[in-house]
Amino acid sequence: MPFLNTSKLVTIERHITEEGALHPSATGEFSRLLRDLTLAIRIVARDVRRSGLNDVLGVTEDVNVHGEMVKRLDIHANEVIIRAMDHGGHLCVMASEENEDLIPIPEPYHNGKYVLVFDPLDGSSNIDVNVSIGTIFSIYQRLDPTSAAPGSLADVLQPGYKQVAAGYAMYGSSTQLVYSSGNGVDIFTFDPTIGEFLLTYEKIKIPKRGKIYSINSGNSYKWEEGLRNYVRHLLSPSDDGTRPFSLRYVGTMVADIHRTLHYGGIFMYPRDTTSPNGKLRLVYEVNPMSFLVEQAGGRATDGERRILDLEPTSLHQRVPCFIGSEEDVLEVERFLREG
Ligand code: P6P
Repeated sequence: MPFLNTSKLVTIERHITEEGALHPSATGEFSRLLRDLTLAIRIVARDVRRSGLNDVLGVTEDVNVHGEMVKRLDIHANEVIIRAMDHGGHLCVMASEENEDLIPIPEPYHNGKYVLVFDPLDGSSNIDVNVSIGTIFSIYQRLDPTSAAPGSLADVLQPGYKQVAAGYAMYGSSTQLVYSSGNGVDIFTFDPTIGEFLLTYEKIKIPKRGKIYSINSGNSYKWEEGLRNYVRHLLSPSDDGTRPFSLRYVGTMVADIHRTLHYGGIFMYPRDTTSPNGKLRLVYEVNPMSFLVEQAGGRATDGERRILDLEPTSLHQRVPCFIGSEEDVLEVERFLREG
């Protein structure tokens, strides 16, 4: 699987503008929203990279070498995104994994026609061991695009199929931005020497079937029988060589989904006897990832229902998820039905 599948030199700004031209009703407002978001991501990427140096730079407890209070990186990332996005006039409301309640657009800024939901730093428990982490986001149109009133909870709790765009940034060996506005999935890699995200992979397509499964096996004693039977099936060698699967689990959803997009296979965070709805959040983790994987030709369900069809009922609700290659997700659904 090549890292690069395009030789065109296209920045993300130009790509967004060109994609915007595909939507005659686009006013350029959406492009400006994404420009502001990529600025926030660049800042978060810089600070994530520096975080590894904090110990070297002499951060003692909560105060850094400049005498500034050092915040947890996920709280810092949350503040960076909010400050970059709250005054552009594109959004009427935001919601974040870090905020219990909705994030209103402050006076005197204009309430725009879009909604932004995000997980500012997914996998933050992996920061201290330099494992890839990321930012996940979804963008919706508000329910009444003509309104100038503050956005409401109803504007945020929309089913995932109404996303106008979704994506994630992965802060790994390089910073990559994976993004779709409904016209396939494109990958941009940040080039710090020129300060631009450059298109490095166009219209990625997830293989119809993979050979990797991704799940926290430490919870297997709590899984339902159908899931245990599925994993046993994956681990039993087959005559055609399609099995056994390998297990790969980073513990950062962004990294596990990124690998699944490229190599295929299945990422699972199922329900179990102690977590009846699994762990991952529907609104700002599972919906955006499901949108991307479907745009890449894959499948995403809760084991039975299409994730993007689910009607959210609360901001931080959790949902079981099976996301990845279409044939692999269909197969686990069969095992779950059979019990
Ligand atoms: P567990 C990270 O904390 C996270 O929210 C996701 O990024 C990741 O997929 C999951 O939790 C890992 O959870 O229970 O396997 O450690």
